[in-house]
Amino acid sequence: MTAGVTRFATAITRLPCQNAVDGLRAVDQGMPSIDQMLADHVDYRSVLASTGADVITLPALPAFPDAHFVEDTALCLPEGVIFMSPGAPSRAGEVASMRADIAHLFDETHQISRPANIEGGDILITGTEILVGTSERTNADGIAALTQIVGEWGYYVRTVNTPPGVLHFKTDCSLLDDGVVLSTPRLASSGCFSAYEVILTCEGEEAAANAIRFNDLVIMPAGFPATKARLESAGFNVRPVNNSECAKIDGGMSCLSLRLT
Ligand code: CIR
Repeated sequence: MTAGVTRFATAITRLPCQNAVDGLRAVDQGMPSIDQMLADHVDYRSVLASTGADVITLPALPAFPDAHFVEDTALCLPEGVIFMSPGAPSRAGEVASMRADIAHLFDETHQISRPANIEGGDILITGTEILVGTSERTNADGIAALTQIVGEWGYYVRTVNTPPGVLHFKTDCSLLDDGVVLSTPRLASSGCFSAYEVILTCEGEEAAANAIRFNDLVIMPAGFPATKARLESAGFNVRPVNNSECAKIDGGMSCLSLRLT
């Protein structure tokens, strides 16, 4: 692994299908508007593209309401792609389509299978290690399978805990820069980022934690002005994207793309 901020050449996204409004959610926060969700997806893709990256938009998968949350189905590394084994039964079938759509882009492909479960939302890649949070969606077998595959490529995997009641590890954190993370206070207090510089989300703005560093930008959900100001005063170039509709089905900025160097 090399130090420094990763430059991404490509982002892979998938159009939300009309029944994306039926996506999984922990709490009922009202019915999402598909029209707003589609408009937000256009904005998200254009912000990714504004960095000079190639943005691939895969077709919607009407049989899978959560399929536009592509991050959960695959982990892309320069050495190859690892297809995940989603812990949510309704999402398991998304992986075959993703494999058909993107396997050809990689030299090596691997597949993690049940009873091992792992979703990309629980995986944070930093310049020195791969952190994987155990969660309702990611179990010890899933982490062991990932560890074996990426170990062959020289990566070190560290198991951490996703806070109780939080969907994914990255629901509560993002990598901002080499050695710098954005985290909610509840996650940072676990000590998992003791080797990192941590920028905390501001009070009441925990949902801002699921951002992405994509080339020169930090893409974050709109509506969190205090955390945005905190990131800007730390020198980051922040681009907010409206996420009101995906937020109702527990989705954020990271889950909407796979990012490739
Ligand atoms: C789910 O519950 O699986 C979807 N409704 C949301 C997935 C969000 N994924 C992510 O943050 N990586």
